[in-house]
Amino acid sequence: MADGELTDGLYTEEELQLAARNRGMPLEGLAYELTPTGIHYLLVHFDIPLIDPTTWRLEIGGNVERAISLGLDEIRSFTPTTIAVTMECAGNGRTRMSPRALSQPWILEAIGTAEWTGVPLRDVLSRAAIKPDTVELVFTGADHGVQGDIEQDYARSLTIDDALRPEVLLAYEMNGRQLEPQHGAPLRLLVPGWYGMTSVKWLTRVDAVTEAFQGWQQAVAYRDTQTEDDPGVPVQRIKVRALMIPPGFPDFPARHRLLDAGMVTLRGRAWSGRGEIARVEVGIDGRWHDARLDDPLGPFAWRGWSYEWKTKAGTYELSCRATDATGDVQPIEARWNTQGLANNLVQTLSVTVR
Ligand SMILES: Nc1nc2c(c(=O)[nH]1)N[C@H]1C(S)=C(S)[C@@H](COP(=O)(O)O)O[C@H]1N2
Ligand SMILES: [Mo]
Repeated sequence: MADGELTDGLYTEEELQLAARNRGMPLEGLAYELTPTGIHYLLVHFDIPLIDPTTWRLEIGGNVERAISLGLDEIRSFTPTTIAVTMECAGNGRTRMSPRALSQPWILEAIGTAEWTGVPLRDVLSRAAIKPDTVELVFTGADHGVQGDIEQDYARSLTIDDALRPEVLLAYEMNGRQLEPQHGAPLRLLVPGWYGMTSVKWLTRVDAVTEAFQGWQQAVAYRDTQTEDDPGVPVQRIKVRALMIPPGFPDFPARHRLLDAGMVTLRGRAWSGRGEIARVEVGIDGRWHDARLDDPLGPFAWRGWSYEWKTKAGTYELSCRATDATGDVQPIEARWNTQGLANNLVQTLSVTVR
């Protein structure tokens, strides 16, 4: 089957191959405020490129006064910033749409929150002096492949206004350690609040351009479309979502949960790329109860929540849903789109209390 096709039946060999290459964060990982790097989710379209950091350079060119080329030491000589950022793949929730796009078959685990260290992109760009008629910056990675029948380097763009926001980083550390190869070493773009595809890994070039970028990952992929010909709208900022740490213990392999009767503290985290988390509710067999919110971790990171559940023996359906400062609340059902993007429907899980 080809990229862009829809499927509804059994999972295919292609999907299994993608799932085995790209790990999700096991949902019990929600227990950590900062996700240990080894369990942070991962998404790689092509191959993880082999890059020698001692010879690697970042080229900044295109519509600039001075094209520049910087080695890693030069990037590190700018004043660094560290921010906690929740990253989520735009395809998270894809398997909850029917028919589903033939792509990485995420259920709900394409998330993670890390502390990223790097330099604000705008500080580095000021050295190159972007010309005033620039409309976008194009970010190109070292990875190369074919997608949608087009041979390409992975590349995405941002408008100048979005790219110059102070939180946009050129990141070289994750959780206090040098970036690992799979997360974009030696340098990646990091765009807090936006779905993950924007944060280009293995960055090699930044080009100022005077017209909107038409690369495949920008003009075709990552758009909310209803048909194959629909130009649709680009998917950008992360939609509001809450997830729950699965309570109790699982059975193998179905992962149905078992727990003991009494007081149970349900916990999880909630985030949005469009504003603070204003409310989290926990659903027990369809009845909603307000959860308690923890102190925020930062403007671009998830927020912990908890709910004390006094329970007795029985089987229950648990769920959770968040509302952000814009008033956006998670839907109960997926809003279908061809690429299976931005599906922030509420999580439900079935538990048996004994
Ligand atoms: N160069 C490059 N950058 C990339 C990708 C890629 O395949 N190549 N995948 C993107 C997607 S779709 C996501 S969700 C994030 C995942 O980042 P992570 O693997 O560090 O979690 O990286 C983005 N940046
Ligand atoms: Mo992604």
